[in-house]
Amino acid sequence: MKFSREVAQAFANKQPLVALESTVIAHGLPFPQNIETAFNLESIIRDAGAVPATIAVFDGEFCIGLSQDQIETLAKSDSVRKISRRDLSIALAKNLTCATTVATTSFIAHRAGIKVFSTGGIGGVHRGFSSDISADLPELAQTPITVVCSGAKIVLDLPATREWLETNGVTVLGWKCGEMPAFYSRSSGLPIDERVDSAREAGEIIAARDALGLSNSVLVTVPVPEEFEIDFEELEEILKRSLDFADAEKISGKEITPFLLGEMSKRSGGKTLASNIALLENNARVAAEIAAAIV
Ligand code: PSU
Ligand code: MN
Repeated sequence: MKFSREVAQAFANKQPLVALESTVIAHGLPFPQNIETAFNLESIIRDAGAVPATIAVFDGEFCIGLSQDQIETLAKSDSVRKISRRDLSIALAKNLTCATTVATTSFIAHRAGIKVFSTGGIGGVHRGFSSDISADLPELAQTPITVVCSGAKIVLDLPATREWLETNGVTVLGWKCGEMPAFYSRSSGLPIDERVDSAREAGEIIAARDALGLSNSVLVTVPVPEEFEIDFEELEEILKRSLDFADAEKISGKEITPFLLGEMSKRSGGKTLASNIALLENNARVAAEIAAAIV
């Protein structure tokens, strides 16, 4: 593991840290919004009094805290591999440069000693083909970290994803909300396990998880800011067409999530992209607040 100077200092000074993933930079958002967002998320976390730790793998080294050059490489290069748990050993042995998903960012952040991780939406059970289950889910069940997100990405089977989390003991909190957010939409009709109205309240539940020695992560699910919400009815048509197109183009495996996000953005005239960026920024703010409450 290689720590940036800023992150190493934060550990030495016992400052709150927030981990950020790199797949959203390399594969989740288009250029140049990806690079702007990567830097913005880091600034938001600093402004909120915490220290950002963007995570990626460079030449087989697990990097915690990236330089501007490294972020640019992730944003511009087409050859950065998206890695999940199964790829970690390959990345290390073959000195690869890779972007980390929710699964691998959680894996590395937890082992580095970072307690809070902020992202957009987690992976989950895919629609229609329910044997495609993101490796994010089992990782969340076995990694005691806190993940701030807006639920699972809307392209997924949200009820099935919700059931999976319940079965496997992942705690789902609603940040000032009474149901699980649905990424671009504030509501899903799906339950949360408990509502929290402050970082302190979330922190108490996280501390209790640790006191019990439980291995599960705690998801703090935060609804997209109202002005960026996309009505589900409106989105459904775009999503259906994107799913059909992915099917026709025979897109599968790790390509499917980035493909669908890109298609929806094109078909919505950039509306889903603006919503995605808004929720990422908002989640970073909430994560910094929670990180400060649990140091
Ligand atoms: N959230 C976003 N954009 C993304 C992702 C999440 O707003 O690009 C990424 C995350 O890195 C997540 C991954 O871990 O998509 C899930 O991919 P898969 O379904 O192939 O496991
Ligand atoms: Mn998959």
